[in-house]
Amino acid sequence: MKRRDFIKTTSLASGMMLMGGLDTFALDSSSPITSWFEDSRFGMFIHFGLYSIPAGEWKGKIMPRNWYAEWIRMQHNWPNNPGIAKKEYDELIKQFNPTNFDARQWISEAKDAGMKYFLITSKHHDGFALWHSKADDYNISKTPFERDMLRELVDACNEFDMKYGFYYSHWLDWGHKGGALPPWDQLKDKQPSQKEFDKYWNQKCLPQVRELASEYKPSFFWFDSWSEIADQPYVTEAKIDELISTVKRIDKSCLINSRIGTKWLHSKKDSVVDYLSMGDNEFPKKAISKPWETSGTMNHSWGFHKHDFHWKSSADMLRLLIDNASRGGNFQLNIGPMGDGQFPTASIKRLREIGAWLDVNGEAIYNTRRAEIREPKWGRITQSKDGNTLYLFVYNPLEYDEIFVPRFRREPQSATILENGQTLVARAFNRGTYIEMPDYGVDQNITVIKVKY
Ligand code: FHN
Repeated sequence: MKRRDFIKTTSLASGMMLMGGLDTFALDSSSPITSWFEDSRFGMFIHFGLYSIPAGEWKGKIMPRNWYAEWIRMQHNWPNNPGIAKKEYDELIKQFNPTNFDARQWISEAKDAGMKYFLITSKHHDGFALWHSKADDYNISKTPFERDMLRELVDACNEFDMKYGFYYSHWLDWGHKGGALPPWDQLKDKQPSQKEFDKYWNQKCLPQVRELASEYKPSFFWFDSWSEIADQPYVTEAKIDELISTVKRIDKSCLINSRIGTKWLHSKKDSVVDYLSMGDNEFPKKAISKPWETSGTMNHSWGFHKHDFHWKSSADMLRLLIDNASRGGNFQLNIGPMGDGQFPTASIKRLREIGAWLDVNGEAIYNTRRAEIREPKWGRITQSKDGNTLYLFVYNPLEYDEIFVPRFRREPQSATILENGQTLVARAFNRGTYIEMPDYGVDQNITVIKVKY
């Protein structure tokens, strides 16, 4: 028997007596430079580099700690004497030749998956750059692959009309004497001096970010740090301001994220960045008014890890996307390509399943904003920017005879299932809208209903 589920009328219904049909109002809080980001909602994050070759295993030993394959340089032999000697790690440079890399294939997979922007680790913590950097020789031109991978990806993004951005590790850089090491006790005697870090900052970090911003013209940067940065002496507020102004002087519309200085996350200081980045796979349970995103993995590791089989289902990842969109946020879903440049089969399968669902239901995600309605128990709600359309995502739909949407007093014009156009019976009552649910389920166990007012 289906459980009847009524949502208590929210207290807002008695409070907010707005004129007109919708008690809600158009919610386009975007600034001119972030509206494309908020409209996009869904992007591809790529972790690829030298670390993609060992893929989580070094000399037959699976890396310990958090199984982030891109950390193998520092996590091998953790915790006693962590790290692989640079000379030994740099043997990977001679092996780096992703013969199956095809920029157009990567970007078309992203596009077919319904992703509206592309983000790649231009330089991760190991300090190795995926472009022909003039600022530092530790880059892809020194490998058998030789080609400028970022340039090929930028060309493919432009061909496929895909916005793109660069992840850049501004704090940790294990390829430069002055770059910071992981803030671990075991390494405190090996950390660079402030003078050495300043040299890294002025001779590698700022010049490389300048190169990327001026020669590759990204729409956004994704700088990476996290809680410990509050306790480290290197990336000071002055340096963060300097890095922000370095980018903004070249392109003031290029977006910058809050993980440039994590202690600013959700704090008063977040006014100096354009969007908030949550922690890894952190999906907030409430709406956030400033543009924001969660970066998440399809399995566990960001870089390809040959022993990481903890793949999430497409249905689960779709709910993460819907949850974030209904709370005003984006979802940047990560792929860790294998050392030869191909996406793992398990990733491709999930990308295509998600893309098929978005082909039919994307209207309820893209160009929407969070609805100023208390989150219902039956699922999630987004609304059109003009406030005249609601999109209802009913999770586990077969459990409900009808659902209640609070805070609407005028009769809806129509209520239809996006997947098949079926018109549902909807009636205004008790300062809300009751919608009778069909007695069948739809794809991915999520019924999406478009309600026009
Ligand atoms: O240490 C990195 C990690 O390798 C990965 O790049 C993630 C992505 O959000 N950021 C840092 C850990 O939070």
